Amino acid sequence: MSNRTFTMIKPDAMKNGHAGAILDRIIKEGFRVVALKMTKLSEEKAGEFYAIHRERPFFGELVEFMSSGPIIAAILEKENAVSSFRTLIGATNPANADEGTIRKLFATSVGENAVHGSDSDENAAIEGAFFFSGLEQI
Ligand code: ABT
Ligand code: MG
Repeated sequence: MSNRTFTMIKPDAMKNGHAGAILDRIIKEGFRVVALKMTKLSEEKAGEFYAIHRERPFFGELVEFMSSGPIIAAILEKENAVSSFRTLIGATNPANADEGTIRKLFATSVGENAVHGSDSDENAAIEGAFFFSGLEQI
């Protein structure tokens, strides 16, 4: 089991001014920041990142949303990072997210849900490498 996961603070949370509060919460929950940057995805890059959802009906909206404004991308380290972080962010649909989770507090809707968290160790490594070189991982 790897001790790293990958996250993005999505355009809705950036636009709504929640980036600072979300980063503060992540650090207070004991995640160490291995790498961090603010960037903006092109539609092409957003489509590449979410290629697994290419055939889903919401793919077009997802790509449009994820390329609509800046994001913060980060690699995080903690014991059992992937599942521990998914617990911290809560369910994909904020309406179903537990009280106190990041999505319950800050997400807008299922399509604009404030934060991303990798769903497996394998995807955490792939997604981290999508944004960061080895030299950028401290
Ligand atoms: P991500 O962390 O963004 O991957 O979300 P999560 O893993 O919780 O959920 P998945 B299933 O991977 O959703 C990917 C993005 O697609 C959006 N979505 C999902 C919809 O808009 N409608 C849907 O019915 C479903 C199932 C939510 C996720 N992203 N955003 N933003
Ligand atoms: Mg996912």
